[in-house]
Amino acid sequence: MKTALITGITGQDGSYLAEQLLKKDYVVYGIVRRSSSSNFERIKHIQDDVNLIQGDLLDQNSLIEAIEKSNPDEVYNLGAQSFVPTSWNQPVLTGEFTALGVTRLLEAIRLVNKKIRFYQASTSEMFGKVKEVPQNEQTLFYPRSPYGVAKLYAHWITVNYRESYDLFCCSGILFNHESPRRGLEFVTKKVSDSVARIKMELSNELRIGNLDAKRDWGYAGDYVEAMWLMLQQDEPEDYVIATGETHSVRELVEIAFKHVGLEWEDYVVVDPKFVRPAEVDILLGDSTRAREKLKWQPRIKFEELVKMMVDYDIERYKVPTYSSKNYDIPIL
Ligand code: NAP
Ligand code: F7E
Repeated sequence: MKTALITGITGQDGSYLAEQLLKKDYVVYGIVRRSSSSNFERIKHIQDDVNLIQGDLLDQNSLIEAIEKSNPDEVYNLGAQSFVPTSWNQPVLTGEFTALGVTRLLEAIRLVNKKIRFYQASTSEMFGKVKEVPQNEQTLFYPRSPYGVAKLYAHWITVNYRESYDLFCCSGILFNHESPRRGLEFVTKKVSDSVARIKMELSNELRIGNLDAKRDWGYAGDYVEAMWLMLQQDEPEDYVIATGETHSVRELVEIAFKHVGLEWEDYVVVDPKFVRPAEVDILLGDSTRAREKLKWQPRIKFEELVKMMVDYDIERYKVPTYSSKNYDIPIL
């Protein structure tokens, strides 16, 4: 029986990864931050099956203690300040969590047990102002936000610890992945939630930013499987994980409204407030390496993903005591 320690277990990916590792008979530990109110909505259905340890990527000692306490075979670092616009408001904090937090965790591993296998949640945001289309593991990086810059540091420190200390470290360069559990501020969830509210006559408009931005959107449940596969290989390597399809925010909005029988033009208002100081115009991933070496491939296509998210939010608003954070229906 293997043991895994996950940072960011309360987040979208952490919750799916914990579920999948439990199904594989892992003993699962998760690091959670101290908070004045509970934010375990995404893991409440498995809370009795996982072991939660208080800790923070800002606190070196808590990371060392978490590794000593859990004695893991594998560490998955999913914790981060992950919302791109917030990284312009809080660039220093983003750097502390998302960049230096990784060094703290790698140092803890190096001090406690160098045999631990380590997964770092890298991102397509590192490609930013893209140098080629599609992007693969060899594509040059050009981040466009403090978040992207912090993740690039995290990516290279992971490579560096692999090369300096011979640690088994992998970076998954994951393109956008979504699900009904996605945070409300990200565009897919913002759209599915708004469409549901408009359909239920709880709202009558959706204020949004750049409709022309294009992303390679996949399903989070498929992507966490790739994280696990990376740590099961003989040699540590970095992998691009993507669907190989790109779609615009306009297409996203169109599919979501059409799914409930509405015309998007009747409800969508472009609001400059949501336009970013520097945009990533297009992302499209080439995950040939992962498909060949990991035998990984995504199962859920874009249109199916959008419909799944809209359907989930409509069900959520049917619950009488609805709120924007109501997860009291079966977890998808
Ligand atoms: P998410 O839903 O925003 O979850 C982030 C997690 O990090 C939460 O559990 C959060 O805890 C935790 N966290 C934040 N600051 C922390 C700190 N100082 N110490 C400990 N934990 C902290 O993100 P996600 O979508 O699951 O993404 C998982 C990881 O993959 C992130 O690193 C993200 O940057 C990266 N990534 C995501 C995507 C994507 O499309 N989803 C693509 C590429 C890479 P709280 O619940 O306490 O806030
Ligand atoms: O934006 C455009 C926006 O916030 C997608 C994170 O998980 O994936 C995510 O980062 C696109 C951008 O995700 C709105 O300008 C238009 O072009 O859903 P998002 P993101 O910034 O791509 C990467 C891979 C990560 O690593 C990150 O952690 O949609 N957009 N109008 C909008 N975006 C938002 N949020 N809200 C709008 O109203």
